Amino acid sequence: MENRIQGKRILVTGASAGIGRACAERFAAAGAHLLLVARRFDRIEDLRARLSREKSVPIACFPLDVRDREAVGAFAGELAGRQLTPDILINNAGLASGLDPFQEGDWDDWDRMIDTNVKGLLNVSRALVPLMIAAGRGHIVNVGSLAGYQVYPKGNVYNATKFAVRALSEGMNIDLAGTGIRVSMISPGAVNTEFSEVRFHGDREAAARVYEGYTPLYAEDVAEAVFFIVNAPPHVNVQNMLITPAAQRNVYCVERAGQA
Ligand code: NDP
Ligand code: 8X3
Repeated sequence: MENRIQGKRILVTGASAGIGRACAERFAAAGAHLLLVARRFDRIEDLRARLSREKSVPIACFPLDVRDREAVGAFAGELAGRQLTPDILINNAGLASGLDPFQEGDWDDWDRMIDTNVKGLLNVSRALVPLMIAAGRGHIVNVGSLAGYQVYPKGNVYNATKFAVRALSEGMNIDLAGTGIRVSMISPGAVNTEFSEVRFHGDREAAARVYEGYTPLYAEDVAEAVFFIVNAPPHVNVQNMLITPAAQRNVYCVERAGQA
């Protein structure tokens, strides 16, 4: 497969864990230049140190909470000032917080999900897209979810945020026509990352149960799919890729060992 990624500048939000970290690793292996963003700066610094040593690619790290619109604006200004406008933006930072019936929903959980998954993605994209338009090229990949297609019990607000990511991906694609910027969305089913531990507020046993009895996706599987999307020839736009474990056909249909 031709490598169209080599030397491209790729910004990954939420690079400190899971899918974002796996994307950083996959793109570094392809010779990309990385801009890594997360709140846990120590983690992305460790990743930077390891990947620069192993892959010898330029990597810069930035501590950033995508919910902080002012900080995101300053970050975009810094990228512009240092001539580090990304060629590719992976809007991956996101989370589920809580799994409760709507009527028992926690306001803080709801704010956290809406502010990160929807407004965070908007903050980063709105700040960076004008720079990418000025550069005349680019590719944005939004990380949606199977949860953006089917609502499941107690998923309520998380589902709503991923439905929003889907609508925004379509909207961005339409509005960016003619700018040279492609917009894609990847929608994974269950991926074994820190996602469920975060959703269950640190309850590791509850998190482990989510992935019991079947082989879930791993972050590396999703990173490979993201690589395929951004490595596609310039005339190709993968608008959406729905990717699930073979054992998961939709949110309700998961073939678990020991279950009829
Ligand atoms: P992880 O919990 O492993 O990673 C989440 C990443 O998001 C971390 O790097 C975290 O970094 C970052 N993040 C969270 N909040 C913020 C914030 N406010 N500002 C900056 N970064 C933030 O989960 P996943 O890798 O699984 O999740 C990545 C994306 O994939 C999410 O959008 C999630 O909704 C989506 N997804 C996950 C699926 C799954 O089953 N795991 C399936 C479908 C979609 P830090 O805490 O250091 O800021
Ligand atoms: C994460 C996958 O099924 O837990 O988006 O909602 S799921």
